[in-house]
Amino acid sequence: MEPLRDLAADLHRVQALKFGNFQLKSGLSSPVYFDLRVIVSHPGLLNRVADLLHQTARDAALRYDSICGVPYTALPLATIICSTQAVPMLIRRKEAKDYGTKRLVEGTITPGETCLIIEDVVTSGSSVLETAEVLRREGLQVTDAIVLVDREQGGKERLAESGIRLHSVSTLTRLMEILQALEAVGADTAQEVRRFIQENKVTSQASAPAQKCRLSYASRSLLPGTHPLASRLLTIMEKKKTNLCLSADVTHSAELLQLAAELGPAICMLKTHVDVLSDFTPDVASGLRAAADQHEFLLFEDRKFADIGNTVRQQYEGGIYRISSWSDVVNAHAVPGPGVLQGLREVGSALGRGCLVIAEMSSQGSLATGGYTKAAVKLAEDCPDFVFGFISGCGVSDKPELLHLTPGVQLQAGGDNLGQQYQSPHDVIAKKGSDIIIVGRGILSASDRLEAAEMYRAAGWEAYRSRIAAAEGQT
Ligand code: 5BU
Repeated sequence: MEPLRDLAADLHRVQALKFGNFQLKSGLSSPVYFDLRVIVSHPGLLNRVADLLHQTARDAALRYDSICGVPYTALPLATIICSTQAVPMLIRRKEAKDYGTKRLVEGTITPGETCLIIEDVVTSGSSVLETAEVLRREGLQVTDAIVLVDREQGGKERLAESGIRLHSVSTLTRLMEILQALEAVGADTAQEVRRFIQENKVTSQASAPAQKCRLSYASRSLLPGTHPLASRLLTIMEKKKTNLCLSADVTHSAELLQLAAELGPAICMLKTHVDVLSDFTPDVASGLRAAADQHEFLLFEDRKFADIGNTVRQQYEGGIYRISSWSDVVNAHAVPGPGVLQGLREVGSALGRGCLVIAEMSSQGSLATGGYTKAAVKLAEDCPDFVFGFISGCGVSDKPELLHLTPGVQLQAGGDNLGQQYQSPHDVIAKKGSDIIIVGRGILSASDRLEAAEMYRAAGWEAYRSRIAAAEGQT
């Protein structure tokens, strides 16, 4: 017990463990806060923590071929263990900087070998899971993780569901008992922390905001199953820090092209209804294409194909709009069944285009719910070489390779008098697991459209950041 007592006292002394009222990244207010990053400034403590982690692995008689620390706090700890125990180390990149080589893990990877994960603090288990997923995708076995402190908020159970045993040097409860015995904290604080642990357990159900919610856009762009167009889109989103799709529902082409040019830097995608333009010519399509290439956004003609395969094939390729020749993305209703996607794919696949399946609609009384939505998701998932996501009000598929785009978004609650219903960017991205907000009149009816677009971009991005932060441990 001695080493644990010293550990608790030292963590408290160097303020790696603090008590008070802390606003966590997720917005939750917590009476206890861990910041293990500070221990790099205390080499004696750093070594001791590394040693305790290693002892825990030894006590559990674990067998492993390499060690990987969850970035960033656990990196120096993994380094010390690997160096003193002569174990090969792997480093997981949080974001693959060099998209050319697409390396997410540095070090020599031998598929089939077992890698042990090291972490400082586990709350929901999301950070460990995300690292495990990356390692497993490289062909490595991940069966165990060692953590310094288990906050006992459901992480251990959640990791067990994914086949990972969590071994902790200490639980938060045990640390509190020691600190109380040492009179470093009062009975009230200890009681408050115990209540917080009880009340903020992450159950499997509550942690369901699918696997994809834990992954960054950049990580998802690199998944082997991600459609190349989705991968390009995710890369653009991360680079431009935007998950905003402008719904440019205007009736004159000059205004449309002006929107593309002026708002281009703020958006990842421009959605059109070319059939509402009163003056469409092929030059409009080339103008849009040029703006999209210059400002790096995708074009999405919101055509909502809904006919038999043979008809949609012609509608997509021909007519006066020749949609397939300029639009990166189109969408389709699920109502005709798989034929609609097959027809579109015949035209779009060779051109590198992609399609979104309409799984839900934002309008009041929409019939795209329940069993229909489920069937639409299945239809999309069965066509991964052409369909890369959904139009929906929330996350409808757990597959991190697929994207969710949500229309009916405004900062103001409400709707219009023709059945449109609005949700906020925060609800859509942070709470409901969608990836891209589609905003039309929220921006178009503002007196300063550029300023409004920037406001929506910032709100959408902030919601994404908070979703990732919430999934990253201290939630
Ligand atoms: P708004 O001005 O933000 O309400 O525009 C929403 C846009 O999204 C508009 O172009 C619609 O055609 C489109 N839309 C939608 O609102 N709801 C849906 O379910 C689908 C598309 Br699918």
